[in-house]
Parts: sequence; C-alpha cells; structure tokens
Amino acid sequence: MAGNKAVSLIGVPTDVGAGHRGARLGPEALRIAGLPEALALRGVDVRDCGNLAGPVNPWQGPVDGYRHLDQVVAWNRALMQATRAELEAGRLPVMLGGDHCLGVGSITAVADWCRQQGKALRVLWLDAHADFNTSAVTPSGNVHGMPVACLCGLGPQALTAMGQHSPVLQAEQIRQIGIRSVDPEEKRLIKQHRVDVYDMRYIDENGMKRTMQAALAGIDANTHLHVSFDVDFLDPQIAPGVGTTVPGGVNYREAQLVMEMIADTGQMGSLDIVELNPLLDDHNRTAELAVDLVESLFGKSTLMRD
Ligand code: 6HN
Ligand code: MN
Ligand code: MN
Ligand code: MN
Repeated sequence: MAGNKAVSLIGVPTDVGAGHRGARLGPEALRIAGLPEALALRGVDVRDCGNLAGPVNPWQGPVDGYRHLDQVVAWNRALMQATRAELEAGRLPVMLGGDHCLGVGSITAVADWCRQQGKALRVLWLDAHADFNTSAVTPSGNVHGMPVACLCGLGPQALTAMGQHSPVLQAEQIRQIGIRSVDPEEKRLIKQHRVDVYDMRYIDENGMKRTMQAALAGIDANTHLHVSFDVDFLDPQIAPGVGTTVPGGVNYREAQLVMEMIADTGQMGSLDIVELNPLLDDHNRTAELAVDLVESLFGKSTLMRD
C-alpha cells in the first residue's frame, strides 16, 4: 500500500514551460494547504526535500518551436537527479510543480529505476490535455504541451534522451484520463502512436468506475504506477487555480473515485502534482482540493469500508 511508504516531497518552482506565470508558486501553495501534515496524519513518513534551484523564467517567445528550451532542460535535469536519489533511497517521490514540462524529468528517472529493478512501469496521465505536441505542430511553443511526446521519443534530444534509454516510454505504458483539449495535429500524433486515451466522452459514456478499471487493467504486484496529476484534469468550477482551464472536466466525486481506485492497487510508486497556479486561485482552494485528493491517493477513503 502506498500509504505505508516513505514519501519525499520535491518542490520544483518553475513555470518556464507554461504560457502563464505563477506555477512557480505551486510548491509553496501545496505546503500551505497542508500537504506534508495531511500525509503525516495518514501515517506516512514524509520528508520535505525543499525546492530545487534552477534558471529564472526569461519570458520570451518561441525559438525554433520551443519557448525557454535551455531553462526547461536545466530544471528537468535537476528534477531527474533528485527523483533518482529519492527512489534509490527507497522513498516515493512526490513532485510539487511547477508546470507539466517537469513530467519529462520525473518520469525519465522513474523509467530508468524501473528498468534497473526489473519492474513494469505504467503511467497514468490525469489531464485536460494530451501534452503530445512537437515543435513542428505546437500552437504555443510551450513545452508543458509536449512532455508525453518527449517521453515517447518525439522532441529535442536534450529532453528525449536525458536518461539511460530513449525513448523513455512505449505508448502502451501510458493511460490518459480526462482529456478534452487536443490540438488538431496533436490528435493525429496521438492516434499514430496509439496512446490509450480515456477522454471526457469516454468517461461520460462509461462512468469513472469502468474508465479506471480499464486504465488500471493489467497492473500487478510487479508494476510501478506513476501518476502525473495535472490540476486542470479537474473541472474549473472546483479547480480555478490553473492557467489552462478547460470546461467540462472531472468533478469532485469522480476525482475522489480516481484517487481511491489508484490507492486500491497499492502500486503507486511516484507522483507529480503540476500546473497549480496560486495567482489564479481563489484563496488557495485549488491547492486544498489537490491536498484532499492526494490524501485519497494515500488511502483516505470517503467510504465506510476502512
Ligand atoms: N498543460 N495544447 C496546448 C499547447 O499549448 O500545447 C496546451 C497545453 C497545456 C499543457 O496543461 O500541461
Ligand atoms: Mn499537462
Ligand atoms: Mn493540462
Ligand atoms: Mn481533507
């Protein structure tokens, strides 16, 4: 059970990959919302590693289809090293973002570690967006729209080959849930690479229980489950504190069920919490909601079962 594991919080205060500034404040907002205390109350041994250091956001336009690529690479390198160190120490890394470009560094470290341990890796990508753009097709140049493509080997070498193996992931290791905003060329790439996408239409038609049963199928005791939780997965009415809100998202009860069903597998080995932008939030309520959901990920059930 993930709840018995020792957890390390790794703050990564950057928004170099985003189109709005403010996600750099995410780690502090999550701490102030009580994340360390909430995990400790669940019996988790929590170590807060503090925040990583990295380059400032130059706030410039795209160059060759990427905004701030050098800075994105620097932050991801630092995160990859920190994540690897916590995994090697036998701890479950929880990355406090920061924008979603950071998924490259955290998941590259996790994938290397899984290979070394002979573990299977499954990535759950909880997001309104598919994050599968490339420099050729991106509408924005923002690298937070590209991490899944990078992990599948599409992107600049500095991001696709950070770890010991490239591509880092095969598309069949990924399940995307909550998707409702995909750019036209991005959609073509997702289909071409056969990424397993449970979009909002699928969730509406099948319900969240069946969606999660499908997304979690095949996970066994040898599976390391990495959860990459982009807060814009949630409906903006309950989670306004993100730069890229998309209406029609996952509601509170659905989100709780997602987290509870992940907890029930007992296989979560690493977690990203990304895209929280406190400057756009309402009195930190999105951060508090994220903490509430993370409690469920670590076994706090709203049911009478426990
Ligand atoms: N995120 N598809 C849009 C883009 O600019 O590439 C939005 C990406 C949002 C990324 O929220 O992590
Ligand atoms: Mn994302
Ligand atoms: Mn998103
Ligand atoms: Mn709570």
